[in-house]
Amino acid sequence: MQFTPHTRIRRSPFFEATVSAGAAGFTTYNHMLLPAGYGDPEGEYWRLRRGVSMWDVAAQRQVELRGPDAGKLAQILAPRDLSRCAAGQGKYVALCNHAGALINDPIALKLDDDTYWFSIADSNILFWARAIAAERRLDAAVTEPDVSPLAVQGPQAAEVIAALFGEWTRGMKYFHFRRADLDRMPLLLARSGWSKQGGFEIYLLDRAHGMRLWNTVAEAGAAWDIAAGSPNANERIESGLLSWGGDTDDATNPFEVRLGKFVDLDFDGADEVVGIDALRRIRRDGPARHQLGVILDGDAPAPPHPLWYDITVDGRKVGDMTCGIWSYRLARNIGFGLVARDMTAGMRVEVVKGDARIGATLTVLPFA
Ligand code: THG
Repeated sequence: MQFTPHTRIRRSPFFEATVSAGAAGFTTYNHMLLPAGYGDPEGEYWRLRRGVSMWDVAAQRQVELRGPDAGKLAQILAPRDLSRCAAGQGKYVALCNHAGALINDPIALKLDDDTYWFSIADSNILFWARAIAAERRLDAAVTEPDVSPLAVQGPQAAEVIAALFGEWTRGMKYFHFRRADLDRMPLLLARSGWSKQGGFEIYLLDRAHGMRLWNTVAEAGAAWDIAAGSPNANERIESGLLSWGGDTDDATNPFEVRLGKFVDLDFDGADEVVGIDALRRIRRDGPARHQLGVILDGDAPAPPHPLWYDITVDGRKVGDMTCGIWSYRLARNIGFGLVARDMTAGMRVEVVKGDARIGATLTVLPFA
């Protein structure tokens, strides 16, 4: 079987570079090809944990809100108080529908009073934001700009970024960003990224420079043995980072998946936020499920699973295992459980994989 090229499946401006670097496979994300590994999962994991890795994450598309009502629209879409978000600052937000279900978990970036970006996970927020803007009669244009993030992640990322942009970058705060040109390439530099190993994201503002930016970062990073990687399932599961659409279903609300700390329900303007009534009700009653770590018995690496597995106790279903991976650090198969709220850390459960039932222990997240 062969992959059939089509304009529906978009290519990142770094696509050719990732192929040259040996991308072993691609997935899609926001209708764009996203590299998924370079053939050495364990090497990529340890490089991210101990060194520095560069990732084509152009598929993290931006939804731009621009106009006099951009701030109002951002606040209506996001159940988090954005009133003290400064220009040049980002915040992790839990976008919800009217039922309080999580529909995306982007970083909201404020560029200026009239311009916001949502750096989105894999669901169509462009249409959603346009519809809400129109229904609320707001003066804000909603578009997808030509913006393509390249992530530099790992404990040595700060060295590479300082070599490229200067020493000032070491003082950048998490989720803050700044306009920064590199050799006449228009960019934003942000301290962010989908790992807990520290790092930066370079938002390329003109896709024509994709190859040159990739090569510039690769050359500057060579002294720290930088190499291509991709959003890393092993690390993100160990670190407890959520994968929207993987760890969530159509009914998952933010309180079930540990995003309650990013949700504000009472602030000036909160009554206007989409889903606020449902979110207030859920917080009052308590969510039906919650997310815990799952550690499977046994020490033989199991393949990652694209399906949810039932979690049972005495044959009775108590939840789902939504992701699973071999942890190189813990030498155990681990994952996330979305389980009934009476299930707590320390409890013994079984994970049902076809005909097999595997003993497992629930634990707190992130994994220690
Ligand atoms: N970077 C950018 N865009 C993105 C992602 C990213 N879009 C898609 C996806 N990732 C959005 N989801 C997340 C999920 C978690 C985090 C960032 C984006 C994250 N969370 C930290 C945590 O949960 O511990 C910090 C949150 C905080 O303290 O505010 O970083 O990675 N551009």
